[in-house]
Amino acid sequence: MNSDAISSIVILTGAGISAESGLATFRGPDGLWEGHRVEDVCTPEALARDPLLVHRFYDERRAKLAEVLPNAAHDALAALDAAWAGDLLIVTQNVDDLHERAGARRLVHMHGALNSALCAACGKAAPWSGALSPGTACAGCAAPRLRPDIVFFGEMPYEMDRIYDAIAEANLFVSIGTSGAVYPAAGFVQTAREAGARTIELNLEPSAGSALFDESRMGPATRLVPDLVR
Ligand code: BJW
Repeated sequence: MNSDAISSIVILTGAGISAESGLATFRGPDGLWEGHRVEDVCTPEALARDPLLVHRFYDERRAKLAEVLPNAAHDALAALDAAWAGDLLIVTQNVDDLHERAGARRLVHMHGALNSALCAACGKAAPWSGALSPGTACAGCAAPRLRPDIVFFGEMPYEMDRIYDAIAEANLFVSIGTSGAVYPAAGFVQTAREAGARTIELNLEPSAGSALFDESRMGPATRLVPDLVR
Protein backbone atom coordinates (compact mmCIF):
# COMPACT_ATOMS: atom_id res chain seq x y z
CA MET A 1 0.00 0.00 0.00
CA ASN A 2 1.21 3.51 -0.79
CA SER A 3 1.31 4.76 2.79
CA ASP A 4 2.29 8.38 2.08
CA ALA A 5 0.36 10.63 4.46
CA ILE A 6 -1.77 7.76 5.79
CA SER A 7 -1.72 7.39 9.57
CA SER A 8 -5.11 5.95 10.38
CA ILE A 9 -7.16 3.40 8.46
CA VAL A 10 -10.70 2.08 8.83
CA ILE A 11 -11.69 -0.96 6.76
CA LEU A 12 -15.34 -1.99 6.48
CA THR A 13 -16.03 -5.52 5.30
CA GLY A 14 -19.23 -7.24 4.23
CA ALA A 15 -20.41 -10.64 3.04
CA GLY A 16 -18.53 -10.31 -0.26
CA ILE A 17 -15.16 -10.79 1.45
CA SER A 18 -16.23 -14.24 2.64
CA ALA A 19 -17.98 -15.27 -0.60
CA GLU A 20 -14.87 -16.90 -2.06
CA SER A 21 -14.49 -18.93 1.14
CA GLY A 22 -17.86 -20.48 0.29
CA LEU A 23 -20.24 -18.44 2.48
CA ALA A 24 -23.33 -17.07 0.75
CA THR A 25 -23.95 -13.33 0.57
CA PHE A 26 -27.33 -11.86 1.53
CA ARG A 27 -28.56 -10.16 -1.60
CA GLY A 28 -27.02 -12.16 -4.44
CA PRO A 29 -28.91 -14.71 -6.57
CA ASP A 30 -27.91 -17.48 -4.14
CA GLY A 31 -28.45 -15.22 -1.13
CA LEU A 32 -29.24 -16.37 2.38
CA TRP A 33 -32.75 -16.88 3.68
CA GLU A 34 -33.97 -18.53 0.48
CA GLY A 35 -37.58 -17.63 -0.02
CA HIS A 36 -37.40 -14.84 2.54
CA ARG A 37 -36.07 -11.31 2.44
CA VAL A 38 -33.48 -10.98 5.19
CA GLU A 39 -35.21 -7.77 6.22
CA ASP A 40 -38.42 -9.75 6.90
CA VAL A 41 -36.96 -12.54 9.01
CA CYS A 42 -33.86 -11.14 10.66
CA THR A 43 -35.79 -9.21 13.27
CA PRO A 44 -36.61 -9.57 16.99
CA GLU A 45 -40.26 -10.00 15.95
CA ALA A 46 -39.41 -12.98 13.73
CA LEU A 47 -37.41 -14.55 16.56
CA ALA A 48 -40.38 -14.17 18.91
CA ARG A 49 -42.85 -15.48 16.29
CA ASP A 50 -40.86 -18.48 15.07
CA PRO A 51 -37.78 -19.11 17.25
CA LEU A 52 -37.17 -22.59 15.85
CA LEU A 53 -36.89 -21.23 12.30
CA VAL A 54 -34.41 -18.57 13.37
CA HIS A 55 -32.35 -20.96 15.51
CA ARG A 56 -32.31 -23.56 12.73
CA PHE A 57 -31.07 -20.93 10.28
CA TYR A 58 -28.19 -19.93 12.57
CA ASP A 59 -27.41 -23.58 13.43
CA GLU A 60 -27.00 -24.23 9.69
CA ARG A 61 -24.83 -21.13 9.27
CA ARG A 62 -22.65 -22.28 12.20
CA ALA A 63 -22.27 -25.75 10.68
CA LYS A 64 -21.30 -24.24 7.31
CA LEU A 65 -18.79 -21.93 8.97
CA ALA A 66 -16.99 -24.94 10.44
CA GLU A 67 -16.39 -26.23 6.89
CA VAL A 68 -14.77 -23.13 5.39
CA LEU A 69 -11.44 -21.34 5.68
CA PRO A 70 -10.24 -17.74 5.46
CA ASN A 71 -9.29 -16.72 1.92
CA ALA A 72 -6.55 -14.52 0.47
CA ALA A 73 -8.52 -11.35 1.23
CA HIS A 74 -8.84 -12.18 4.96
CA ASP A 75 -5.14 -13.15 4.98
CA ALA A 76 -4.12 -9.86 3.37
CA LEU A 77 -6.04 -7.80 5.94
CA ALA A 78 -4.54 -9.83 8.79
CA ALA A 79 -1.07 -9.22 7.38
CA LEU A 80 -1.83 -5.50 7.16
CA ASP A 81 -3.06 -5.52 10.76
CA ALA A 82 0.17 -7.19 11.89
CA ALA A 83 2.47 -4.92 9.87
CA TRP A 84 0.76 -1.52 10.14
CA ALA A 85 2.23 0.58 12.94
CA GLY A 86 -0.41 3.31 12.64
CA ASP A 87 -4.02 3.20 13.76
CA LEU A 88 -6.20 0.61 12.09
CA LEU A 89 -9.66 -0.80 12.72
CA ILE A 90 -11.32 -3.55 10.70
CA VAL A 91 -15.09 -3.18 11.10
CA THR A 92 -16.87 -6.25 9.86
CA GLN A 93 -20.58 -6.62 9.31
CA ASN A 94 -19.99 -10.36 9.02
CA VAL A 95 -20.89 -12.76 11.79
CA ASP A 96 -18.35 -15.36 10.62
CA ASP A 97 -14.97 -15.60 12.34
CA LEU A 98 -12.80 -15.70 9.21
CA HIS A 99 -11.01 -12.40 9.97
CA GLU A 100 -9.84 -13.62 13.37
CA ARG A 101 -9.00 -17.09 12.07
CA ALA A 102 -6.75 -15.36 9.50
CA GLY A 103 -5.09 -13.54 12.41
CA ALA A 104 -6.72 -10.08 12.45
CA ARG A 105 -6.73 -8.53 15.92
CA ARG A 106 -7.90 -4.93 15.55
CA LEU A 107 -11.42 -6.05 14.69
CA VAL A 108 -15.00 -5.14 15.57
CA HIS A 109 -17.98 -7.39 14.79
CA MET A 110 -20.66 -4.71 14.52
CA HIS A 111 -23.48 -7.20 13.70
CA GLY A 112 -22.51 -9.84 16.27
CA ALA A 113 -20.96 -13.28 15.95
CA LEU A 114 -22.25 -16.72 14.99
CA ASN A 115 -20.15 -18.37 17.67
CA SER A 116 -21.61 -16.30 20.47
CA ALA A 117 -24.86 -16.68 22.39
CA LEU A 118 -26.72 -13.85 24.04
CA CYS A 119 -29.04 -14.12 27.00
CA ALA A 120 -31.96 -11.86 26.13
CA ALA A 121 -32.94 -11.73 29.81
CA CYS A 122 -29.67 -10.49 31.30
CA GLY A 123 -27.78 -9.25 28.19
CA LYS A 124 -24.69 -11.41 28.83
CA ALA A 125 -22.84 -12.98 25.91
CA ALA A 126 -21.09 -16.35 26.11
CA PRO A 127 -19.40 -18.63 23.59
CA TRP A 128 -21.93 -20.72 21.72
CA SER A 129 -21.35 -24.39 22.38
CA GLY A 130 -23.03 -27.44 20.94
CA ALA A 131 -24.74 -27.93 24.29
CA LEU A 132 -26.60 -24.65 24.05
CA SER A 133 -30.20 -24.53 23.00
CA PRO A 134 -32.92 -21.93 23.45
CA GLY A 135 -33.88 -23.59 26.72
CA THR A 136 -30.38 -24.01 28.14
CA ALA A 137 -29.77 -22.20 31.41
CA CYS A 138 -27.46 -19.22 31.41
CA ALA A 139 -25.27 -19.11 34.50
CA GLY A 140 -26.36 -16.45 36.95
CA CYS A 141 -29.67 -15.68 35.30
CA ALA A 142 -32.95 -16.82 36.88
CA ALA A 143 -34.99 -16.87 33.66
CA PRO A 144 -32.56 -17.29 30.78
CA ARG A 145 -33.64 -16.67 27.20
CA LEU A 146 -30.80 -17.59 24.89
CA ARG A 147 -30.66 -16.29 21.34
CA PRO A 148 -27.98 -15.93 18.68
CA ASP A 149 -25.69 -12.98 19.45
CA ILE A 150 -26.70 -11.33 16.19
CA VAL A 151 -27.78 -7.74 15.59
CA PHE A 152 -31.21 -7.93 14.01
CA PHE A 153 -32.92 -5.14 12.10
CA GLY A 154 -34.10 -2.47 14.51
CA GLU A 155 -31.37 -3.31 17.03
CA MET A 156 -28.32 -1.17 17.77
CA PRO A 157 -25.11 -2.49 16.19
CA TYR A 158 -22.18 -3.07 18.54
CA GLU A 159 -19.33 -0.71 19.41
CA MET A 160 -20.70 2.27 17.49
CA ASP A 161 -18.78 4.81 19.59
CA ARG A 162 -15.49 3.03 18.92
CA ILE A 163 -16.29 2.84 15.19
CA TYR A 164 -17.27 6.49 14.83
CA ASP A 165 -14.21 7.57 16.85
CA ALA A 166 -11.97 5.58 14.48
CA ILE A 167 -13.69 7.01 11.38
CA ALA A 168 -13.30 10.54 12.73
CA GLU A 169 -9.53 9.99 12.92
CA ALA A 170 -9.18 8.03 9.67
CA ASN A 171 -7.48 9.40 6.61
CA LEU A 172 -8.17 6.24 4.62
CA PHE A 173 -11.53 4.43 4.56
CA VAL A 174 -11.80 1.20 2.57
CA SER A 175 -15.07 -0.66 1.99
CA ILE A 176 -14.83 -4.28 0.84
CA GLY A 177 -17.60 -6.57 -0.43
CA THR A 178 -20.67 -4.83 0.94
CA SER A 179 -23.77 -3.77 -1.01
CA GLY A 180 -24.32 -0.58 0.99
CA ALA A 181 -27.93 -1.60 1.59
CA VAL A 182 -27.87 -1.65 5.39
CA TYR A 183 -27.41 1.26 7.78
CA PRO A 184 -25.59 2.50 9.77
CA ALA A 185 -22.67 0.77 7.96
CA ALA A 186 -23.83 2.15 4.60
CA GLY A 187 -23.40 5.67 5.98
CA PHE A 188 -19.79 5.24 7.12
CA VAL A 189 -18.39 6.35 3.76
CA GLN A 190 -20.18 9.70 4.06
CA THR A 191 -18.93 10.15 7.64
CA ALA A 192 -15.40 9.28 6.50
CA ARG A 193 -15.59 11.80 3.64
CA GLU A 194 -16.74 14.51 6.03
CA ALA A 195 -13.77 13.65 8.26
CA GLY A 196 -11.47 14.21 5.28
CA ALA A 197 -10.57 10.58 4.58
CA ARG A 198 -9.74 9.19 1.17
CA THR A 199 -12.40 6.58 0.37
CA ILE A 200 -11.90 3.41 -1.68
CA GLU A 201 -14.43 0.74 -2.56
CA LEU A 202 -13.49 -2.83 -3.52
CA ASN A 203 -16.40 -4.90 -4.83
CA LEU A 204 -17.54 -7.19 -7.60
CA GLU A 205 -19.93 -4.50 -8.77
CA PRO A 206 -20.74 -0.91 -7.78
CA SER A 207 -22.53 -0.70 -4.42
CA ALA A 208 -25.47 1.54 -3.57
CA GLY A 209 -23.08 4.23 -2.37
CA SER A 210 -20.47 3.94 -5.11
CA ALA A 211 -20.69 7.59 -6.10
CA LEU A 212 -19.45 8.60 -2.65
CA PHE A 213 -16.10 6.84 -3.04
CA ASP A 214 -13.02 8.61 -4.39
CA GLU A 215 -12.03 5.38 -6.09
CA SER A 216 -13.86 2.15 -6.96
CA ARG A 217 -12.04 -1.01 -7.95
CA MET A 218 -14.22 -3.80 -9.30
CA GLY A 219 -13.29 -7.48 -9.07
CA PRO A 220 -13.08 -10.39 -6.63
CA ALA A 221 -11.88 -9.59 -3.11
CA THR A 222 -9.21 -12.32 -3.25
CA ARG A 223 -7.48 -10.36 -6.00
CA LEU A 224 -8.30 -6.75 -5.06
CA VAL A 225 -7.47 -6.88 -1.35
CA PRO A 226 -3.98 -8.41 -1.68
CA ASP A 227 -3.32 -5.87 -4.49
CA LEU A 228 -4.37 -2.99 -2.23
CA VAL A 229 -2.30 -3.90 0.82
CA ARG A 230 0.81 -5.05 -1.00
C1 BJW B 1 -18.18 -9.46 -3.61
C2 BJW B 1 -17.82 -10.79 -3.89
C3 BJW B 1 -16.44 -11.06 -4.06
C4 BJW B 1 -19.98 -10.68 -3.69
N1 BJW B 1 -15.54 -10.09 -3.94
N2 BJW B 1 -17.27 -8.52 -3.52
C5 BJW B 1 -34.71 3.28 6.10
C6 BJW B 1 -33.63 4.06 5.72
C7 BJW B 1 -32.38 3.92 6.35
C8 BJW B 1 -32.20 3.00 7.36
C9 BJW B 1 -33.29 2.24 7.73
C10 BJW B 1 -34.51 2.38 7.12
N3 BJW B 1 -35.37 1.50 7.70
C11 BJW B 1 -34.69 0.81 8.64
C12 BJW B 1 -33.41 1.25 8.68
C13 BJW B 1 -32.31 0.75 9.56
C14 BJW B 1 -31.93 -0.66 9.20
C15 BJW B 1 -31.59 -0.73 7.71
O1 BJW B 1 -30.52 -0.36 7.27
N4 BJW B 1 -32.52 -1.23 6.91
C16 BJW B 1 -32.31 -1.30 5.46
C17 BJW B 1 -33.02 -2.53 4.94
C18 BJW B 1 -32.78 -0.02 4.84
N5 BJW B 1 -30.75 -0.97 9.99
C19 BJW B 1 -30.85 -1.47 11.22
O2 BJW B 1 -31.93 -1.77 11.72
C20 BJW B 1 -29.57 -1.60 12.00
N6 BJW B 1 -29.71 -0.97 13.26
C21 BJW B 1 -29.94 0.33 13.37
O3 BJW B 1 -30.06 1.06 12.38
O4 BJW B 1 -30.02 0.78 14.67
C22 BJW B 1 -30.31 2.17 14.88
C23 BJW B 1 -29.12 3.08 14.78
C24 BJW B 1 -29.32 4.43 14.69
C25 BJW B 1 -28.24 5.30 14.60
C26 BJW B 1 -26.95 4.81 14.64
C27 BJW B 1 -26.77 3.47 14.78
C28 BJW B 1 -27.83 2.61 14.84
C29 BJW B 1 -29.22 -3.07 12.27
C30 BJW B 1 -28.85 -3.77 10.99
C31 BJW B 1 -28.63 -5.27 11.26
C32 BJW B 1 -28.24 -6.02 10.01
N7 BJW B 1 -28.25 -7.42 10.27
C33 BJW B 1 -27.86 -8.34 9.19
C34 BJW B 1 -28.08 -9.82 9.62
C35 BJW B 1 -27.26 -10.20 10.83
C36 BJW B 1 -26.06 -10.99 10.53
C37 BJW B 1 -26.29 -12.37 9.93
O5 BJW B 1 -27.33 -13.02 10.13
O6 BJW B 1 -25.39 -12.81 9.22
O7 BJW B 1 -26.51 -8.14 8.82
S1 BJW B 1 -28.77 -8.08 7.67
C38 BJW B 1 -27.45 -8.47 6.61
O8 BJW B 1 -27.10 -7.31 5.81
C39 BJW B 1 -26.23 -8.75 7.54
C40 BJW B 1 -25.14 -8.02 6.83
O9 BJW B 1 -24.09 -7.72 7.74
C41 BJW B 1 -25.82 -6.81 6.26
C42 BJW B 1 -25.09 -6.18 5.11
O10 BJW B 1 -24.99 -7.07 4.02
P1 BJW B 1 -23.68 -7.10 3.15
O11 BJW B 1 -22.54 -7.59 3.95
O12 BJW B 1 -23.51 -5.80 2.47
O13 BJW B 1 -24.03 -8.28 2.10
P2 BJW B 1 -24.84 -8.17 0.71
O14 BJW B 1 -25.23 -9.55 0.34
O15 BJW B 1 -25.92 -7.15 0.75
O16 BJW B 1 -23.74 -7.63 -0.32
C43 BJW B 1 -22.61 -8.42 -0.68
C44 BJW B 1 -21.72 -7.59 -1.58
O17 BJW B 1 -20.55 -8.34 -1.83
C45 BJW B 1 -22.36 -7.26 -2.94
O18 BJW B 1 -22.20 -5.85 -3.20
C46 BJW B 1 -21.55 -8.10 -3.94
O19 BJW B 1 -21.35 -7.42 -5.18
C47 BJW B 1 -20.23 -8.25 -3.22
N8 BJW B 1 -19.47 -9.46 -3.54
N9 BJW B 1 -18.91 -11.56 -3.98
C48 BJW B 1 -15.93 -8.85 -3.72
N10 BJW B 1 -15.97 -12.36 -4.37
